Amino acid sequence: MVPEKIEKALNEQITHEGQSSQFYLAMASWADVQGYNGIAQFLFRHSDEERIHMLKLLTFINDRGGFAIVPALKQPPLEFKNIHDIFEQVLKHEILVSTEINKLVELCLQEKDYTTHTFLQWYVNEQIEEEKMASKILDKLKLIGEDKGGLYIFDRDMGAMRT
Ligand code: OFO
Repeated sequence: MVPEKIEKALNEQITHEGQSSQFYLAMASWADVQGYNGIAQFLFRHSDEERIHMLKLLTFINDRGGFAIVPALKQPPLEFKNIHDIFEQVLKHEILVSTEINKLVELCLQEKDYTTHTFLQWYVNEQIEEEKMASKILDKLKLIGEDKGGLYIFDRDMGAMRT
């Protein structure tokens, strides 16, 4: 059985992952209408990935005798300054999510819930990858600066990049 305190915290994490999915979806839609189709494809895929993160939590809570709550949708930001702004926000967002995961891991140790602790290791590793990916993309964007040709190639490459 999942302890009540942990169930509550996991349900909060469901909200974070669902919100992440919405956030990536909003960025994808913005990039799409700006003509950055490759970046949009990357962000659409990432939005799907965040939904999978949410579903993994949902299944885990229910499988352990809890009740996973499907959260209400919150309006994500709709306007972005440019592509640099998008990926700066992505990195900031992923750092925030990592903080939430770390808090959850800490709580599991306090409550001696080693099952959930083990389950969460997948998320710990995933966050390392996501932060790394966002900061590598930002490094590339810094190199490109305002160069339109560079951005064109970057957009094309992002379309082929795996999340
Ligand atoms: Fe769920 O990994 Fe990003 O937020």
